[in-house]
Amino acid sequence: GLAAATAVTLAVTSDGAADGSGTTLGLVPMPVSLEQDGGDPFVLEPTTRVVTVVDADVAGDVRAAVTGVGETLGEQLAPATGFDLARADGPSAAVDGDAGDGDTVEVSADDLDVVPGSITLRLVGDAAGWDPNGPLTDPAAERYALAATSDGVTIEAATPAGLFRGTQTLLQLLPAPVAATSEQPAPAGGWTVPAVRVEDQPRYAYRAVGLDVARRFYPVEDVLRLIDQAASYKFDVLRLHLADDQGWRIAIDGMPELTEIGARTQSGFAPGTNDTGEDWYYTAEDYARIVDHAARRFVTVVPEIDGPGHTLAAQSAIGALRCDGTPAEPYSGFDVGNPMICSSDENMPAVRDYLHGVVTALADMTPGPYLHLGGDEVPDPPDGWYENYTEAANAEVVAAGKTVIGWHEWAQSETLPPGTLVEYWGVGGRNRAGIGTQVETDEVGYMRDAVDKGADVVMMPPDRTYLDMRYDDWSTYGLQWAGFVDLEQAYDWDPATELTSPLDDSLVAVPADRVVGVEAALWSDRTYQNGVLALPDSTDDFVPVQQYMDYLLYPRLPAVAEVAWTPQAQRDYATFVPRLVQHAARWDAQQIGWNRVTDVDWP
Ligand code: TNX
Repeated sequence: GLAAATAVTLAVTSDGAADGSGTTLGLVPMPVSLEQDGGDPFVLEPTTRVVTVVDADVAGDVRAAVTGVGETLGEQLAPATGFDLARADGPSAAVDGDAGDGDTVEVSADDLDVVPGSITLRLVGDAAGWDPNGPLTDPAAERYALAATSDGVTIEAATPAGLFRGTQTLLQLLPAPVAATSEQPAPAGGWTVPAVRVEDQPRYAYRAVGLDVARRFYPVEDVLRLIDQAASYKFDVLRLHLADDQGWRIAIDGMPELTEIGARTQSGFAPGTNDTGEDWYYTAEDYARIVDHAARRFVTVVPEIDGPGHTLAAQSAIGALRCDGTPAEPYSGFDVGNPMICSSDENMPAVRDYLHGVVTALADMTPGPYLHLGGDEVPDPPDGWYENYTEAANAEVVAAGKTVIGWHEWAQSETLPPGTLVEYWGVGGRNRAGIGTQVETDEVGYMRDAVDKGADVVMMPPDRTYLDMRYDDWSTYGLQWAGFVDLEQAYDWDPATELTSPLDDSLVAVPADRVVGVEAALWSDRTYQNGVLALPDSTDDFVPVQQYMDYLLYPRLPAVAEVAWTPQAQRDYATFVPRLVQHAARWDAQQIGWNRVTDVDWP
């Protein structure tokens, strides 16, 4: 990766972090290093230029990606400011020629050349080792430095992705109305950027938001909106849960029955209740729009096809996935633990056909490196069935040139292909899972297997990062099986030690260096008022998806973003909250229906 080609060094200081300074700027996630010298701010004017600068020898696709970052920044500034900022590609003569070629490149906020009156996005080196669709293993690939003075703003990074992350910091440095979707009067003092120097990189390379579009279908526009929101908090993965018992949501080339039959239901919506006029699945064109929109924001789309459980939609479309060959009834209920795909030795040819068709089609549509195979909640599978399925699915993903991701149960697979990621979704890892004792939970055992079999780990503990859990007693929506997840609960934990005993540091189920990421998940089992208390009387009881998303994601999504991005030593709930509350005005400006939780003093 990039680290090998260009060892970018970055001075890490704790300035402005845990000591509480820097809270006035309201940056979330908190950067690694933030300095303010009290100088005059930069003021964005209609005449400000967005200048992108790359070395002469930079490859065309990298050059285009850098130009794209400048375009996206212009698009993000335009609606609220009304400015149609000129863009320019900086003269390569203005760029030092000594970067690249495997040299050590210093990305430092100390000596950024500021082009007067401009926002300059400068790629340092030639980004030769950078692949927009490579595995997300190297946090250093997203390093950036940002310097703002009254003369201008400069962002430097060794990759286009790093430059983009820097632009999202810049947007947060501007006054809150910049987030509005329509033109706003300039704030008093103008569209100012305080004089700052920022040096930053993520703690984890894999920072995911998961969206369950299977239980409830989210139209493309809602998914694009979520991508924008997630990217503004520096997430870099969108996992789409595309298939479950209650629905199949993606058109698969050559297998039209999957959507013709499998997409007619949702959780709580039986066949015949679709009176919206929209199809409850993404066409190839829809999916391409999602992938492209995400790519512009350096977000990798990870499609998930769950199995061998959670598959009644597929079983309703393809009878051969059942031992008796008869298709399942379309399912719109609320249960989990439904019958698995018939993965007996005799039926594996049919299962392989299904997996081959789905995996190859999905791999063709997906530029990112990962395919997620699910694997959760299969109650008492007959001997060998689960392993039959995982073995066949792993083989298809490898043959398609992709890397496997699975839920923690997937670690039961006899082997795991190189690069596999296993996601932990157990409750109460550190404090309640009895790590190293006789009462250690099964899921912790799966994680030990995952590590033994060579996988790296993504942490998605439901009692921390399931944003479909209720916040508290007053929550209008959400489930409660993992307990309440209030803001502090979502924020105040450490992914690296979540699977270490709280009593004995030597009792480690997953070593810290095998944790490569964090995921926040919005499941959609029950998207109606007080879903935890009762079943809905009719489909009228279901809420618009945007209302459900906004309420459950805000304010917790930014909390998980900071867990994934900011070094643990620089994270502190007491200094997070005063930064976060400043975002309320931004959420209002975007018309996000956030939950004004009562354990925080909002402005
Ligand atoms: C558990 S996360 C599930 C999902 C549900 C979710 C609800 C996982 C692998 N399985 O099927 O939607 O809980 O909170």
